Amino acid sequence: MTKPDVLLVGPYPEQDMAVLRDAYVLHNLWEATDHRAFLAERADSIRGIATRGDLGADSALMDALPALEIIACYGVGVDKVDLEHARARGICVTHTPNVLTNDVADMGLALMLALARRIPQGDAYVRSGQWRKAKMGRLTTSLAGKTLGVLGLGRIGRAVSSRAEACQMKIAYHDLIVHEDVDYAYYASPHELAAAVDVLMVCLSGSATTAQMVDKGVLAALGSQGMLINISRGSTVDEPALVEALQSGAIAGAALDVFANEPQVPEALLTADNVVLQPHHASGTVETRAAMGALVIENLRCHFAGERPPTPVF
Ligand code: 8YV
Repeated sequence: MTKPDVLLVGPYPEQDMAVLRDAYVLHNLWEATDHRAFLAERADSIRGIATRGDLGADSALMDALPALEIIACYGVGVDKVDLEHARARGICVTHTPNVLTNDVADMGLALMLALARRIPQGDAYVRSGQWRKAKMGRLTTSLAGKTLGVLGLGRIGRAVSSRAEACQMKIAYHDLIVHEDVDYAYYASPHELAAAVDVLMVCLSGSATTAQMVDKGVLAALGSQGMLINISRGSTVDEPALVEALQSGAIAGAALDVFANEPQVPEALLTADNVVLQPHHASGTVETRAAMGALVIENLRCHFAGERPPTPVF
């Protein structure tokens, strides 16, 4: 059987590349100097795209490939894939939900603890030798008894909630729907949720609907003791408004795994003391990345075998 041609938009871990190389004629887009010419030469043969959440696939890429049948995304968030265009063209889009839920939720919890308990600052304090000179370190903030506001109660929002419950936090949430199977307090808007909680954790998926959902008003409602955690997409937060809120003391602090224009991070965040930063690495464990790669490979395999892929977006 002839191997289907698949375009790889950016590199995957070597273990996945090896499997893909075995099953497909791979075309590595990121190695091409002239993308347009590269795609034109292969336009009629490429039937699949393997991409990543950070790279996506826009309408121009799809239109350069008339034989395209499937876009398999390494990541749960498909905000960088033009879904409407894919749907209109009848192109199947798959992603990697479930397998990363625990690690992303762990990152949410870790960031919340790191921010409230000033873990990075404590680490620096010990390393710098200051501890040996001072009598007592600066006190931090307790989480037990506080309320976590979960913005977006999907798979990851729920996994974060159960972890926070183990820390004896109360849970409140805002979502497009009221979830009848949980007894968490529901708030009808992000603003009302922010006003009611101590920590606001953004667990939304990135989309036009969620863009800038955490705006100046939501940050003001969170208040001067409030903390913001973002493990979703940078697009969900008005980043300049966040910087201003951190500088003015409108909120107490923020812990961020995602940014508006990755890998660019505003200078003001890099130098702020009330901020904890991560390089969009919530799913970045050996175990989860292996599971994500395996799921991309299985989605492609099923599609080309004429079976329904296990995790289609639609
Ligand atoms: C990945 C992610 O870092 O799954 C997602 O939506 O943002 C992350 O797991 C990303 O997709 C890798 O490119």
